[in-house]
Amino acid sequence: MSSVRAKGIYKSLPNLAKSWQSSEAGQAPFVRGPYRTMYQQKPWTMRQYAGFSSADATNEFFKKQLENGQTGLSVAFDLPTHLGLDSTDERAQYDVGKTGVAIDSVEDMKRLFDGIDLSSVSVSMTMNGAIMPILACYIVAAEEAGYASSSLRGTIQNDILKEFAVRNTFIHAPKPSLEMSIDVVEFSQKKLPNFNTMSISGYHFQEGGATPELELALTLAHAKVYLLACQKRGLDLNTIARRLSFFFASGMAFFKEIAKLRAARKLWHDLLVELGVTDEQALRMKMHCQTSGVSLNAESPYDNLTRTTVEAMAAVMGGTQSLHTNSFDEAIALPSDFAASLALGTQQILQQETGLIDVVDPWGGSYMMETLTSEMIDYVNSTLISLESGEGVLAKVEQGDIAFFIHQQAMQQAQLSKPFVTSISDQQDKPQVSPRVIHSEKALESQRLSINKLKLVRNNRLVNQSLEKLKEKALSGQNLMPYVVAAIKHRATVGEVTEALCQIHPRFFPQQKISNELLDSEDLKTVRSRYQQFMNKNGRALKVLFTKVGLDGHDRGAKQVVATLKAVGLDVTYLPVLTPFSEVQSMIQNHHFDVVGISSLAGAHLDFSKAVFSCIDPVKTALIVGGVIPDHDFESLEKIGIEGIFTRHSEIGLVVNRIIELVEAK
Ligand code: 2CP
Repeated sequence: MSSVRAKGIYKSLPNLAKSWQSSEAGQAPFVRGPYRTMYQQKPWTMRQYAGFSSADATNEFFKKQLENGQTGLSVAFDLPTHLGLDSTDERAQYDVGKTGVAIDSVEDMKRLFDGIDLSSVSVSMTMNGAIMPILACYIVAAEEAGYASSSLRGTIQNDILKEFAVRNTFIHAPKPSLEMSIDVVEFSQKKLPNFNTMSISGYHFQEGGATPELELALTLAHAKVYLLACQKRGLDLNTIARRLSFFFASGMAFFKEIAKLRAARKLWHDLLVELGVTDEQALRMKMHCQTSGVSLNAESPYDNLTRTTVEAMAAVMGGTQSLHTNSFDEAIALPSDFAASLALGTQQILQQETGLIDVVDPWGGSYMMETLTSEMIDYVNSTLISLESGEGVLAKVEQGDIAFFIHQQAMQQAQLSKPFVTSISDQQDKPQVSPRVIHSEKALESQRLSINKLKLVRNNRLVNQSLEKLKEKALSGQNLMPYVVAAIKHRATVGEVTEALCQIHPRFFPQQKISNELLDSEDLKTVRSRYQQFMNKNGRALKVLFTKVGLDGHDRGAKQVVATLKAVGLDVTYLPVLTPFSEVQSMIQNHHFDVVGISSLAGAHLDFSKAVFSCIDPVKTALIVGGVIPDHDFESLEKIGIEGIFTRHSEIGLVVNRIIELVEAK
């Protein structure tokens, strides 16, 4: 990506002789768009991702958004559901309903879609870990509401590979997980012919620290692993690829994001042709885009409206089929109704007032854009070669190399990132934001009641038989979806199905690789010399326990802090995502730490702060917390006894300084 990015201005004429540069939209290799008429015939789907605590609350919100003009649904599940834990599971206790809707059984799924016409609205479900029981709940709920499976339209994310690199909502090890994802593809191809069976995702790579071009390379590397796994099963890619779709981020690198989507379609086309696909429908890449979460600033939230608008325009100019625009308060907590309406309104304005939908591939023919697209293609092709080298992509997923690569990128991005523009910086004029508050105790109580009720009325003998059958089939390597559907029909819970699968394919805890490079900044040099003074005076290293508590898988910030603390010289123990709380407790009880740090981005910071605080001796150990922490929680955290509160935008040097200060004060 040299010329344009380095100089800022395009100087020399591009080589427009490449054949794809004269192709039309709707024509292979689809650089200019998957359809000839694009938005003139059908504007992109306005598909806002949402889920709030209970199925009833989310159902109400969905209905309201549809009335307001939203054209597709997209379900956000809570973390216990992602990890196949029933709400009543002890491991789930602080995360129920926090970042999405809790679905424990088919009964919850029925309430989620009650009164919504599933044959006319397409439904996207972001689910990867507990993919099989959740899809089964959807199928059974729809069937029991009178919809034939063949009439259901939508998408299931079902992209487990990226979970091992970013996001971390996997359950089993990569290989069995991959097989289960292919089970879903194979089963859905017959049972849900109008459902997109995968939404192969790059979004989370960019959120995790990748550049747009690396996001694309990694997404296609994973896509190829899925294609080869399908081929190995004997599935015909001409049919399968028709229902594979993609999901990309749209960040602030405006031109590059447009080029990325154009390049993506050509690269997907070429990859499929290389694998022998000839079906034209299969060769068209279709995609959903979401504006960037990391580009949002908690300090001046109204500015986020502008950022999201620019990012949405890039996605539309790049030819996306479906779009989510983030709400301006999302850097603070879950969006309020007000912010969610403005986010949908942004799309409606772009669609109805600007004329954007009248032009197909508006940047086509621009020297700058064609060059960027071409450079993007070259970059991805060469990166794919290095990703596939050695033992290949799947081995790199298994060994945590892709996760490590993203972590390294995030460290570099931290150094390159520009400061945010802050239009309203005056404290007095600072916009008042009232993000949504989730009452998780209420959510937990209501889930508990429904699970109890379900277990009272169901036929336990049939449930147990169906779970036994599932385990037997899991050992034999057969497609498991029919057996999961049968268990769910008998009212097995999502947790019970997952537990049965875990008896054959146990839960996976990957090895964590943390960078040991020290970011090169003046701030950190100062901090390092301060720490050196501390060491000289006290004759020992400072001991810190840093932990990702709960089920939240967003560990970009946590790993950055841990890497920096280590590089500065502190003695750091890191308990990564998915560490059971009992392990955190026993680590604290059996070792001395000067400081315990907890990172939470999923709204559970208050609960976990209380729980961890009760395990430490505050005279000897200080507790600090970081992550997505709304202003209105600062006071409560201080009351608990938290001695340092850091947000996503806190300078890392500041964190280290505070740690030293706290220890010196004790
Ligand atoms: C559309 N169609 C057309 C045209 N436009 N036909 C002819 N000419 C045109 N110009 C047809 C399509 O072929 C399709 O028909 C139908 O209209 C619907 O259009 P679509 O383009 O397929 O739109 P869609 O139904 O909205 O589907 C879009 C996607 C789908 C991208 C294919 O996979 C999707 O909706 N993905 C959303 C994923 C998502 O929401 N993810 C949430 C991530 P046929 O159906 O007959 O082919 S949340 C992420 C968070 C951050 C997380 O992961 O944690």
